[in-house]
This record gives sequence, C-alpha cells and structure tokens, in this order.
Amino acid sequence: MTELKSGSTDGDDAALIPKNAALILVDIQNDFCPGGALAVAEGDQIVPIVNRLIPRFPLVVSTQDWHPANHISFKEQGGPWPPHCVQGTSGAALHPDLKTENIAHYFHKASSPDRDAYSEFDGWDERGRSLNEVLKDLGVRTLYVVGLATDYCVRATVLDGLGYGYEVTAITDAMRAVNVEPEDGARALREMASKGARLLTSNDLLKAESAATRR
Ligand code: VGL
Ligand code: ZN
Repeated sequence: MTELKSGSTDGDDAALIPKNAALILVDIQNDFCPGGALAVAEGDQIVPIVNRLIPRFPLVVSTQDWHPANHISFKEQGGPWPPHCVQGTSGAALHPDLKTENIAHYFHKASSPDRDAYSEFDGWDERGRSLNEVLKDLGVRTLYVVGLATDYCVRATVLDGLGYGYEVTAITDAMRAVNVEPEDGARALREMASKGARLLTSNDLLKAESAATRR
C-alpha cells in the first residue's frame, strides 16, 4: 500500500501531519515516571499514547535530561530538584516500554554542572549539533511535542520552537506535569496556546490523520 502521509493542510485536513513535521519526545525518562527520582504523576501513562503516535510521523527525535552528579539544579547544590537523570544511570534512561526503533536522533541537555536548561533547543546530539540545526537541515517546519514534563521541559521546548519560527502543536494527553502548584500544567498549556501553539489530543490527531490517508 502506498502511504499518503502528507498533502494539503486546508479545510478538513487541518490536522493532517505534513511531510515537514517532526515528533519531539521530551525527556520520557525513568526518573520522571512513577518510582523515579523526580516522579511525575502518571508520567508512564503517556508511553502507550506516544507509541501509537510514533509510526505516523516522518521524523521522530528524542531528548534526555542529562545531568552530571553535581548538577546545579540539585538540592545539595542549592537547586530546586532532587538529584535526577544523572548521566548514564537507569533513571536517565528512556522508559523501557518506549518504542525507540523509529527514533532518528537523540539529544541530551543540561549536561554541564553549572547550568540548567529546560528547553530541548539547548540540547545536542552525539555529533555536537543542536536540535534546531538538525531540524533545519532536515527541512522540518512543523513540530508536534509530547513528553515530560508539561510545566518545565515541554513548555520551554514549545515556546522556543515558536520563537524559532516553527509551527508547533502540543499533544495534550501525551504529556504530564510536575505540578509543584496544582494548576501549573494547565497554566503552561494556556501559555503555549496564547503564544501560538496548537493544542490537540492524540485521538483528534490520529482520527484526522487516518481519515486523510483513506482519501
Ligand atoms: C525537567 C525538572 C527538572 C523536565 C527537567 O524534563 O521537565 N523538569 N529537570
Ligand atoms: Zn533536570
């Protein structure tokens, strides 16, 4: 069967995933899931949703929070967080159920001791290329963002993506928030939308996408 993943994006096809799209998997790591060092409630529940989304995208990239053991964001260094996502530990590994076969590029961020970073646009691949460089090289114009956590790294990545001129969609059921304050996740979503991101559920995206590919 010929796959028709892309086409015009007008009218009914508004949610159709274009050829120039990338799915960005933000920090779907053990430490952000239940049982992890900085557990996000229900963080693991996004994994099956993300696994359904992955095969629909022409490009998938994944990021990891990647701290040295003495990182400035850790409480013992005066930072706000318990130690988490320490380079090379199992807590920093991607969730074991995440389907990684289609991940084309991996980025790591916040890996020097004295600087924290929430945006994946501050991340680097193994060849020292930034996320923006790689996306630009591949002709990506449209980002779909999922992952952990809504109110930190997802938020910062969506806002940076808009700032770099991408069209950005946040897939709302494929992310979870830390919620230091109970409304932080909801507030982050409102902020993303107010700055120009589209908010969409995975069901709405996949429904529109299969309707479009059937045509
Ligand atoms: C994150 C808090 C600390 C994130 C990373 O990935 O959202 N949150 N470090
Ligand atoms: Zn961190």
